[in-house]
Amino acid sequence: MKIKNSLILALDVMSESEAIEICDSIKDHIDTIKIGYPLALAEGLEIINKLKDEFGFQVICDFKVADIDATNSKICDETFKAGADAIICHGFVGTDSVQACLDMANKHEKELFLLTEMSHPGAKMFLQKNADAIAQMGVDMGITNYVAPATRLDRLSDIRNIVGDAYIISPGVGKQGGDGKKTLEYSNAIIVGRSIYEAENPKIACENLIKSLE
Ligand code: OMP
Repeated sequence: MKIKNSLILALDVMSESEAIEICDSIKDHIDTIKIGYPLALAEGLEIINKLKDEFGFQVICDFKVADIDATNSKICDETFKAGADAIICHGFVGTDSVQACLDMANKHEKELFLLTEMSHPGAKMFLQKNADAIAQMGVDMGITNYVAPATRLDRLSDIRNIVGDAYIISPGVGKQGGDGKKTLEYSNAIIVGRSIYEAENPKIACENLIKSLE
């Protein structure tokens, strides 16, 4: 996936009108947005194609898919049918569940991102202990896209070492404390939400962020 300015907007707003207003202001700087449960639950999956049609964005659906294989297949199928270019799944559920997501992504000729370690403090409780093994599982399965944290660069670096030259996108820059420029020493793109969409002027916030990455 090629991502303009190595910057993905996490569009966790709660209405179509807010989403459109923000997208309109940042559309010159960003070509890839991530939609998660907040916006999809508020406005339905139709929001994916609405934003793609209006702005020409690539859309990553962050549904952190984490169920048994049969259910994962259905979730991914519906998401890709709704227009998603990529979907994020959890790895802790194991090979069979992740394989179901990968098979569905391949069937639709779309992308799968495997979430390894998460960016929040709670990830240290359970997920961190297994994150290297999750990343290794992804490599063994031939997965080429990963999500890994901007909030712990040592862990991001460990995960980079495991996945080699695979594509990594990293959340946690800005509000969660991560530094964009340092993160891009290991990652291919950063995911930023609140620092852009909660800013008084999202366009200027976006421009300042992009400048800080140089
Ligand atoms: P901000 O903290 O507002 O910049 O948003 C970060 C975005 O990345 C949100 O949409 C989170 O749901 C998402 N995210 C994380 O913050 N941490 C993770 O470990 C994984 C994700 C994700 O999968 O995108």
